[in-house]
Amino acid sequence: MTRLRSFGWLLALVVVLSLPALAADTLSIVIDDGATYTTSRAVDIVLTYEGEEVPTQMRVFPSESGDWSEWTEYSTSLEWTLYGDEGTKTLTVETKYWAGLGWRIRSADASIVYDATAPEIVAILPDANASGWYTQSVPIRFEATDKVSGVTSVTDPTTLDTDGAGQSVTGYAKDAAGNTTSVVVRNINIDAAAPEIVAVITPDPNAAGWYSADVTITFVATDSVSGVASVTTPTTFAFDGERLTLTGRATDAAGNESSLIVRNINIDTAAPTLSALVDPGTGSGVWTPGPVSVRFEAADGLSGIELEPTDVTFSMDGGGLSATGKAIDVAGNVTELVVENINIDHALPSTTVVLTDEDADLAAKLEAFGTYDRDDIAVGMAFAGSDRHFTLTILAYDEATEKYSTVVAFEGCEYAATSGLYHATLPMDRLVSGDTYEIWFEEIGGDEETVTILITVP
Ligand SMILES: [Ca+2]
Ligand SMILES: [Ca+2]
Ligand SMILES: [Ca+2]
Repeated sequence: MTRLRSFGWLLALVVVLSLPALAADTLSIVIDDGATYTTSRAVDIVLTYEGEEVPTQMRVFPSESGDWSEWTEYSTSLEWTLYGDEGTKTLTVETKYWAGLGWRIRSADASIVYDATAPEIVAILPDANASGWYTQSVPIRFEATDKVSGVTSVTDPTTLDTDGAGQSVTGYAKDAAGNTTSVVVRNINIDAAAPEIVAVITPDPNAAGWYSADVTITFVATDSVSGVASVTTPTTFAFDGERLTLTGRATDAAGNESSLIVRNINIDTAAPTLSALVDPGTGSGVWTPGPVSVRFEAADGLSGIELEPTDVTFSMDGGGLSATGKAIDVAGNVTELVVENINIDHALPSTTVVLTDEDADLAAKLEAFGTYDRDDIAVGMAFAGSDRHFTLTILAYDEATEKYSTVVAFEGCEYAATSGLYHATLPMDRLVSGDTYEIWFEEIGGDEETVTILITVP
């Protein structure tokens, strides 16, 4: 397109020479098929002229220039390039032909809005947390503005409600001229699911649900989308207690939190107390005729006694006997108590029998009796059954009667003669350790010789 720069004097002459237009001559102009808007500077102009003749020349006057183009050969269509800022462009076209007496001039104008700039669009959505995550669905709406032709459409609001990282949403806007634009919101990270948390407890409790050692609780968390951000550190219960609880928490990167309460932690590391009641009392160097009963008493302050100790009664003779009591609490702690030095001797002590020399004859006779010497003359001691009496059996021989004739005499002592055997029975309560008892014998009908036996109880 070429335009004349200045031809004011010529224009004035042409106007002067122009003839009045005939009513039948009309000029109309259509830009881009009558479009309201154009996104291109290149527009098509179509002219329609109705009159007796066809114009021979034409020129164009763009609204923002103030200058006409050069006259060019008339054409019903031409391409025109808009210039200047966006906005409404009015093109005035003038045509003419020589009508003999002057130029027949017609003009017409048409406008079109030039808008080549797409709308501006922004997405509006809530802020994510510092780590870039949302914990719930994300509503997104789009706002668009357009300076020239105005926005005619914009993407409807939408809501992202699916968990996942790196999601994106695209919004579009269009202006009346047909320019489009879009905005992509990227890296929308949604995690509405809290972490899963479990507790690992070591060691294992026993079947009754008790621990007998320190208990360590470790929380383990997993998170499927944003990942675990924090989890409660392991905790050790280094003390006894019943129905202890501990709360563990886990968070994910999105900020969701889970908690888990571990309940009923029962810890008992203290073994039962165990005592023994020994009756009669015994101990090192202490002897008893028995029987000896050992009765155990067990107690436990926390989980309680699961296995009671077994009482023991000793009836048999023995030295250095021992009884072991065992108690177990519900947590499994074991206490053993050994009662030692239980010394039982039902048997009477051995007795020293000494014949004195006062009765030398009888002693001699006793000696002469044969196989018995003075120190073990027919002396036997036995512990006889339940009545616990002491029996002393003496055999003596009397030469005069040629019988075994012996008198046994002892204070409080019962005696009887049977086939020459004389029995002296000493009540047990007479026997006191360390005492010496005197037993003497008299010969009946004889020389009334007496022999004395001293019995010393060890
Ligand atoms: Ca626009
Ligand atoms: Ca999660
Ligand atoms: Ca206990």
